[in-house]
Amino acid sequence: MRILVLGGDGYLGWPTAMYFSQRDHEVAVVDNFTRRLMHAERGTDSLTPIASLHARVAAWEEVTGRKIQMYIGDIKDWFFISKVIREFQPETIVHYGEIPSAPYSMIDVHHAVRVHENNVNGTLNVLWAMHEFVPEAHLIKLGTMGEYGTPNIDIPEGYFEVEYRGRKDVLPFPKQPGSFYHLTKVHDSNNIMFACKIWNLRATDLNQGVVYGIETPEANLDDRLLTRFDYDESFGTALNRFCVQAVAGIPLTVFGKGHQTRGYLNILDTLQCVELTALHPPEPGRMRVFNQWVERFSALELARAVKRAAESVGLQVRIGHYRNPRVEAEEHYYNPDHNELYDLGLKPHLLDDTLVESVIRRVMQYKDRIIKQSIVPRIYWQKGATDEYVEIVEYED
Ligand code: NAD
Ligand code: USQ
Repeated sequence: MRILVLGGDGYLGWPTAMYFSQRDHEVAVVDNFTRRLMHAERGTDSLTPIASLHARVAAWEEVTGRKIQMYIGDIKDWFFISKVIREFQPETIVHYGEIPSAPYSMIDVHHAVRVHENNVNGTLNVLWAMHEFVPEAHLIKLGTMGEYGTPNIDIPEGYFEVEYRGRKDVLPFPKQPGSFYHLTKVHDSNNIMFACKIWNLRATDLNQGVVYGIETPEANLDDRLLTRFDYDESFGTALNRFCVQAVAGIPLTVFGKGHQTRGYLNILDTLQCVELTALHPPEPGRMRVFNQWVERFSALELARAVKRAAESVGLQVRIGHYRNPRVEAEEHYYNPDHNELYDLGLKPHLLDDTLVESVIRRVMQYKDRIIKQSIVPRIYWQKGATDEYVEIVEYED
C-alpha cells in the first residue's frame, strides 16, 4: 500500500512511518517541523535526543535497507500539500499533522488562533486534495477522545441512536471538548463527515486516548531512530510526565483531586490500531469513528502506578496535588465504548507490563537531559498565561 504519513516527524508519526515501511508498504512522510519550533518558542525539548528527519530517514535506510520518502512543507499551504498528494498518489493517508496540545492552545488568543488555523485549515486542504486527486484513498485522521468531554452517560463510537418527540435517528454523539485544541478536533470531525457525505470520500476518525511510551521494535534498532518524548507543561501527556517527574525527584503533578479519568494506550497500540484501520478501510460516503484506547485510569491512579513502578527500581517518589490549572470536572462518570478495534484484532499492551522496562528505564537513561523548570505547569485555563507556577495544595502521603 502507498501510505502518506502527515506529521511524520512527530511523536507518533515517525514510529508509524517506520512501522509501515518495515511491513513492505511504500511510505512517504510530510512535516514542516512545527513541533520542533514550538519547543524552541517555549524553551523546552524532547527528553530523548532526536535526530533530524533527514538523519532519521538516512539511518532507517542504513539499518534496514528500506526507503522512506520525505516532503518538507506546510499542510496549510494548498500548493504544497495538493502537489504532494497528486504526485505520491497515496492509497492511505494517516493524518497526525496537527498541533496536539491542550495547554498550548490555552496560552492566549494568538496560540488559540494558531492552533485553529493550523489544524482546521490543514485538514480542509487534505480533504480538498483527496477530492481532486485521490478520491478513492482512505483518510485515517487522528482525533481525540477529548472531543466527547465527560458526559454523564456512556460514550458510543461516534454515533448513537436517539429518540426525540416520538421520532428516532442515528446521529453524531454530542461533543463537549475541554480546550481550544480539543475543539479543533471537533471542527475537523465535522468537516470530514461533511466531505465524506458530499464527495463520497472514505475516512476513519480515530478518537484516540492519551498515549504513553517510548519504545517500538523499529526505534529500538538504533538510537538514531528514537522518537520524541515530551514531559513539559505544554506537550507532555500525563503518564509520560509522571515518569520523568519520578526520575527527576519532582512531586508528581496530579491536578486537583486527580479523579479526572481518561482512556490511555501504549504507543505500540497506536501503531497496531492504525494498521488495523488501514487494512480494513470503510465504505465511502460516511465517516467511520473508532474510539482508540485500551485502559481507563484517573490521574491519581496513574500517579500511584508510576510511584509503585519507580519505587520498584529504587527511586523515591512523592505525589503532589497541585491546584488544577485547567477548568475540568474532577469527579465524573466515564464509560466510553472501544469495541471496534478489538473486533478487528487489537491485542492490547497493558500499563503494568510495560511501565518499568520500556518507559521508566528509558527515562533514567536520559535523565541528564531533563529541564526541570519546564515541568510544573504555568498555563491556566481561566486567567491566561502567567509566570506564576501552580502550587502544591497537599501531598498524597
Ligand atoms: P506531534 O506534535 O509529536 O506530531 C505532529 C507532527 O505534525 C509534528 O512533527 C509537527 O511538526 C507536524 N505538523 C503540525 N502541523 C503541521 C503542518 N501544518 N504542516 C506540516 N507538519 C505539521 O504530536 P503527536 O503526539 O505525535 O500526535 C499526533 C496526532 O495524534 C495529533 O493530531 C494529536 O492531536 C493526535 N493525538 C495524540 C495523542 C497523544 O497522546 N500523543 C492522543 C490523542 C490524539
Ligand atoms: N493531568 C494531571 N497532571 C499533569 C498533566 C495532566 O493531572 O501533569 C490531568 C489533566 O488535568 C487531564 C488528564 O490528566 O485531566 C490528561 O491530561 P494530558 O495532559 O495527559 O492530556 P490532554 O491534555 O487531554 O491531551 C493529550 C494529548 C492530546 C490528545 C489527548 C487525548 O496531548 O493530543 O488529544 O491527550 S484525550 O485526553 O483523550 O483527549
